Amino acid sequence: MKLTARTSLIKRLLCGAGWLLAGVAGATAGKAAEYAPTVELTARPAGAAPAGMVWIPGGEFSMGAAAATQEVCGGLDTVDDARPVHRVAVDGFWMDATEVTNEAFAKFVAATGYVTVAERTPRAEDFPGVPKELLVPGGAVFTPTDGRVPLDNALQWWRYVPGANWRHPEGPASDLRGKEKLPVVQVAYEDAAAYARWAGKRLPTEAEWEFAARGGLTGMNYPWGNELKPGGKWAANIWQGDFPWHNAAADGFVGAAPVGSFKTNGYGLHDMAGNVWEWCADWYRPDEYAREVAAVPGVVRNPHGPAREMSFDPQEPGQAKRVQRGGSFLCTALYCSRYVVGSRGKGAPDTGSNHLGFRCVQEAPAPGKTP
Ligand SMILES: [Ca+2]
Repeated sequence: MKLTARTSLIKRLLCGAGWLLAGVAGATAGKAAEYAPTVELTARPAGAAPAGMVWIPGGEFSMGAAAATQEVCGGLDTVDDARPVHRVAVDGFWMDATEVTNEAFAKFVAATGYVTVAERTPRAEDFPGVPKELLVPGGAVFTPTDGRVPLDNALQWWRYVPGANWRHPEGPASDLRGKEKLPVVQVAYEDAAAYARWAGKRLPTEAEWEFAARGGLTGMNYPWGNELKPGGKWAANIWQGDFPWHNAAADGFVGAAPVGSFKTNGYGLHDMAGNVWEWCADWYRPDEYAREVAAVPGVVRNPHGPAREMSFDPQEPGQAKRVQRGGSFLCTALYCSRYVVGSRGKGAPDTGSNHLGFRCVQEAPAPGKTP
């Protein structure tokens, strides 16, 4: 039975269908030679920053993941889709310092009456062959296994939960009490884009997101540097312990953390690694960087990814996907170290889960011009 879209959504969670069978602690240091220094633009718009946003200066940087590592899900050299490291320039922009919170999303919903994808009953015509009784609103929820399992089938720890949506991130029995400052989750791409439009913002391109995440550093593994635990302290909300059954929560958080629980990177951004995945505006394909390099001599300027009809995921042909970045509280060196800053993720636009959120950016008027 072909179970499309949200019924097959669990296949699309966590790094697609690449599986790591042998983990190695610690990430492989980037091959420094592949990276040229980040060169920031110096112009900055006049006036105060929009509330909750920080200025990302833009400039030129080396985009991509250099090292073949066994730690990124899929096994050896699964950062292939983040190669080659290549030179990219982006304009400056404002960016939300944190992921969008439940509190902020609630204001949007209260102001607009917006109903998210996970709250809508799936339409029979979008799900041919699926029995009517299965066409119920809901979302994907991570559920730890009882014990150690082979990491070859994400269906062991993901389930489709009727009634799971942004108001009930883990299902009908869960709610948002005390979670006002947690990132909103269970949002599909169009939900995130609708919020952004309402806020007078937009979703970041993948290049903007990576430039921002690197925080002015050059070719580092993480937004803060090359050490996973600088000074012996966890710098992001990821998974410690044995995935997917024993969450040691050594960083203090089993699930998503209130935004801003960890230090900022060089640009004042929190949680650009871990916590929740973040939607980017680009459509995904694994060879996009190679295509851009082939098409553009020298520096690639303000790339925005392939057209929708060019989107391709070899792990799920026929399903167009959007880029996701940053990894989540479920990422671990043993399974999915997508908190490595140059690495990429992807997901079907209609598919939310309880470890996927977003943040927005806003374009600035050119320096010297009035808005
Ligand atoms: Ca954690």
